[in-house]
Amino acid sequence: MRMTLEHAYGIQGDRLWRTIQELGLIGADSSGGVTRLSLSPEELEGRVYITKLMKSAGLEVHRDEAGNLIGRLAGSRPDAAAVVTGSHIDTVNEAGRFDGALGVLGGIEALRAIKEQGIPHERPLEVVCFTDEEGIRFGAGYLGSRAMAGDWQSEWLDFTDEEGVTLREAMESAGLSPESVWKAKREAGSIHAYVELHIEQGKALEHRGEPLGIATAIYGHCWLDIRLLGEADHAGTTPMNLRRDPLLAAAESILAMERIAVQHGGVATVGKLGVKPGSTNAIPGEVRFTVDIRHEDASILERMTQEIERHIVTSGKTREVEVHIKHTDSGSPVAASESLLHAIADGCQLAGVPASPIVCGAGHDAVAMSRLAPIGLILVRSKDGISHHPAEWSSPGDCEAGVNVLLHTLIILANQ
Ligand code: HGY
Ligand code: MN
Ligand code: MN
Ligand code: MN
Repeated sequence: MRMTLEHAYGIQGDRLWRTIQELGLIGADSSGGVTRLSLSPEELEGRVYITKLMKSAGLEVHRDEAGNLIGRLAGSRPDAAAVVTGSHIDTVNEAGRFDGALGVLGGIEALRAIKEQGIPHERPLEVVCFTDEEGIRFGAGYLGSRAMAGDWQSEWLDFTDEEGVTLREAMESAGLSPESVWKAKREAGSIHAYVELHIEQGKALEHRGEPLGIATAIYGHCWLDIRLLGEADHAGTTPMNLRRDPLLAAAESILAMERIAVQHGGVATVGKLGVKPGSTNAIPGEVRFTVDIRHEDASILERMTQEIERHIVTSGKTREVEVHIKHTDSGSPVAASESLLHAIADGCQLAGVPASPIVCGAGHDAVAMSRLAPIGLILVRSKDGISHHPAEWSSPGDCEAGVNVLLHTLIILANQ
């Protein structure tokens, strides 16, 4: 069905904005931001809010075996492959109110508007609130979308958080049965297209002076968990040449990591640095840190990772420090599909909102869903490009523009 401009529809921007503020109160922390770690009490409270909102929007709601919340709007061809949108409400520590939330709340608002305005659509429409997109509590991300795509790894169930709670235990306390998580897998062909709305989390759209971007590709990533074991000792009585100091090995590896990232035009970030025993007057015995490595090209990402690992091993050897490197997560770079780029561009035209192509450095559930269906990603301008931070912010106008483009894109896809 070709839509013409007079049929352009619209969401209720103020209702969308209200839901963003309401969800933003759940998990609000002392930093002025929010912390809703995956399957934590705060995130489970957020799920209750999302479930109620889906129901009040008139969607059929169910939770799959991976904990993904799915709101569905039947179409005139109920057995046709569905058009799916979605994102996540789990956050990093001291996060903002828009990362993930805009895609879930915007998807609900779009489906609600389609239902309220009786906009014809043949295919079923679904909005999904995915389990554990961020991966920072247990160490692997995209858990819900990977389960849906059939890429679940059983080893993740034994991954632990900082309190030693396993993902298995956290799933059980959330009323999920880890043994049946595989049943969340959707059959190939059951999803016609997946399109996600997300904040940009970068500065490009602001520099361009544009509210929206259409992602052409999403960076791949590789996450390492590093443990360096040296010899704890007295800071005053141990001569420099007799030390096995893991923090010095870490320091020189981290500077090498920066050089490698710049040289390859990628990005690399050290997080979660821990030092034991951590007293001022004791040489550390153990240092732990994570490394997040990303690039748009899979072979360069591989090369960057190998070079960084080599540096860590070499500096460990020179300083007689034991090196333990664990790959905890990785995702290949993915390209948006031509058909989705086209549908989103048409959606922008119908919604009357300009948008230009952009490569996305942030990871999204769309990466996992690309294994199941053609994907597209609509990005909304971030103020000062800030994200994973309490100051993360997008304007009500840009959020409304993004959801209006999502709405028109969904209608186009649902009538293909
Ligand atoms: O890490 C990311 O890029 C995303 O926020 N999960
Ligand atoms: Mn994030
Ligand atoms: Mn996100
Ligand atoms: Mn076209």
